[in-house]
Amino acid sequence: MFTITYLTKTLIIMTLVIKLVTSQTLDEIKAQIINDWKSIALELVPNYQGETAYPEYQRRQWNFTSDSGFSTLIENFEDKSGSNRKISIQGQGEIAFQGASDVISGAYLCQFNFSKSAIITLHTDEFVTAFNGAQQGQDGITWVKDKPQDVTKLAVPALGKQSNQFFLAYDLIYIRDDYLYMGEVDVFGNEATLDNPPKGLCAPLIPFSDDETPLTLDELKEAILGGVWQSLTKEVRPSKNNQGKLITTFQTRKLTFLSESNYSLVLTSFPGPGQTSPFLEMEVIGPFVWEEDASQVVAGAYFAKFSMSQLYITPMNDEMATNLNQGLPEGIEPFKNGQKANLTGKEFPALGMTSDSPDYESDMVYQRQNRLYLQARPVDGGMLYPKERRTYSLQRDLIDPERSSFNLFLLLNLIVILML
Ligand SMILES: *[C@@H]1O[C@H](CO)[C@@H](O)[C@H](O)[C@H]1NC(C)=O
Ligand SMILES: *[C@@H]1O[C@H](CO)[C@@H](O)[C@H](O)[C@H]1NC(C)=O
Ligand SMILES: *[C@@H]1O[C@H](CO)[C@@H](O)[C@H](O)[C@H]1NC(C)=O
Ligand SMILES: CC(=O)N[C@H]1CO[C@H](CO)[C@@H](O)[C@@H]1O
Repeated sequence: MFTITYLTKTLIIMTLVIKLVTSQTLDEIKAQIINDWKSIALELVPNYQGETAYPEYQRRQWNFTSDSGFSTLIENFEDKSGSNRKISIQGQGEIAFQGASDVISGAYLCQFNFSKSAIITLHTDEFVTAFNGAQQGQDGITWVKDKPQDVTKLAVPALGKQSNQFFLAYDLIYIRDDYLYMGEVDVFGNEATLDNPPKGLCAPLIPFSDDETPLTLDELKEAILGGVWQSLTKEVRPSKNNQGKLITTFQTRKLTFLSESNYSLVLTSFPGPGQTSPFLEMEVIGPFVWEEDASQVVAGAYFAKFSMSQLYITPMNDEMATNLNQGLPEGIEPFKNGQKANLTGKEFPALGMTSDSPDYESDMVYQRQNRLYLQARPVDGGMLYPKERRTYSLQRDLIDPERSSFNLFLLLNLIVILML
């Protein structure tokens, strides 16, 4: 009879512990993806037309019946209410993995081939007119509001889809704990293609039946303390350049709550995705106060006002230090690479800091398992200020790697082994 030795026991425990912390191989992703997944809340997606970015809201379901078969429902809404649908896409087909992402370690590029079905429903007169205008009756299709149209093998000129071709979508898959991530290319809402794969992760999907009991405000206050909440990867974030034009930037965030009423947020900026080195670090410290309940976004979320009372900037390379030192405003010491400068209360127009810059943001906080969410950034790259510019949706998550996500299955294994 096989008796488990202490050595075996130790080895199994070590393997389980390692499993909890390392990033996935493709085989592990394939094993973990088989589940039904959904958005936590409505997600803010940019709809860029001409020179302007408009907010649009999206809800996604992705179900994987095997490591290659999927069915999906993607609904886009006109506004945060989640009641005015614009377009729904429903489909079934196959996912084909195409190799590792070279910008997000542990993520795999993939192609979704809607080979079994692709059904599109338009919910606004505007869309119906635009789709019919492009369609010109091709493949016998006349778009009718709220009527599902099977386009599996048919042309949809409005979406660049041709007759006898299946709808194809390119994306990436990354799984960490019980969260499934897909990617985004930029802040203009461009779809990924074979040649232009995603550069960052978007808000995660959670298992369909993984609803948590929402935290009360007191529980939330307690839960966020003591954590070091960090970006999983470099994030694709909307910002504005000196001319006020929307640009894609790459940043990581590290948020800590110094006390029940103060926070520190470190934003590290990178020139691009992948293995690039940072050029600037900015730390904001200040008090935060809780505002109203945000359960219209997701149960357990609360709005909070984050004020800025201290500001520090560190150039992370010589070039950045030199750039900052060009036209240095009076009263600011020259910058040095790697040296943190205290810019609290200083004006620095080149960095967008003037006496009438907002000194707070109307943000939001939501916490579940080992993840913390703030509010999605406005699609135009501006600030969450004033209150009217709230986006009413979750941004991608920050993780506290020190906190276990309480993977129940692994935990049970561990307990069983310990009892042997
Ligand atoms: C995904 O699975 C859930 C049940 O787990 C079901 O309610 C939902 O309709 C499915 N969605 C799709 C797009 O297949
Ligand atoms: C999509 O799937 C269909 C059916 O399996 C297949 O015939 C077709 O070649 C696939 N398309 C691509 C681009 O892989
Ligand atoms: C930075 O400057 C502000 C305003 O002068 C001051 O209150 C703060 O203590 C300074 N921070 C440090 C770390 O010295
Ligand atoms: C460390 C820090 O910033 N502490 C501040 C926390 O907030 C209060 C006001 O709410 C300040 O008085 C502290 O200095």
